Amino acid sequence: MTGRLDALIFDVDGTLAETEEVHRQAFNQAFAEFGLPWVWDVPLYRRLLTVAGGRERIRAFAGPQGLPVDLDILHRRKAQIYTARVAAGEVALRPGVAALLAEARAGGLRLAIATTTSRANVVALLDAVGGQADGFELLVCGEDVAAKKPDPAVYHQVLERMGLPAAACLAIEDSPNGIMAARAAGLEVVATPSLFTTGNDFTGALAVLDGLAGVGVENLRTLRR
Ligand code: XBP
Ligand code: MG
Repeated sequence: MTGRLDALIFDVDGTLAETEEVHRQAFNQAFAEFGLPWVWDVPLYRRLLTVAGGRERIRAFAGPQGLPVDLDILHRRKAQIYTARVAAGEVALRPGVAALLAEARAGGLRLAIATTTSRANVVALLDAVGGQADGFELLVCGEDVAAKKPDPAVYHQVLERMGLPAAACLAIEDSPNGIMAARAAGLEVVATPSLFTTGNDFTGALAVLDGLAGVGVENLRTLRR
């Protein structure tokens, strides 16, 4: 493994910020508005998060009996609820993320996002945290790929559009799906388990960190050597 590190590629939900509790509540509010007798409590949502993608998660939960409402309309309403709460300032970057991004920018490291969530959700978060998350030259989101994590498509697209080899990049993820996606794209990946993923199997990660507080670029370079 060379010591070359040109870019950091960040996952969003659970990695940049602890967003999943607001996602969970947004799902539940949308279900209630549509008269669906579903409530995803925390233990259930932890299990459902093994399915990447909110649409796919709803469809998997609904099961063979299917959905009594239009899935696209339901998921769009959920996204409206979620983005409104993010815009209201309910979600902050995880500890250490803003400082790492600032150091990366100052040091000329390139930054990109590789996420399963919807683009509108990412933009809402970046807008809400303002300059703390400046510098992402590329966002590849759920809508941009045919297959979501653990499929590597989102990471392949980031590498291709950045014109970088996997060996020059490091991914940062919070979930087994994300780690599998990054590894399948040939990327080394650092795991920072989140509230909803702690205790999962992070096999394949270069390192499993409690979070990014106090983690600098040099720490990541050292991990990569
Ligand atoms: C996490 C996901 C997303 C969110 C919900 O994405 O799997 O589905 O849980 O957002 P990542 P949507 O960790 O890759 O950022 O409802 O927009 O899918
Ligand atoms: Mg995640």
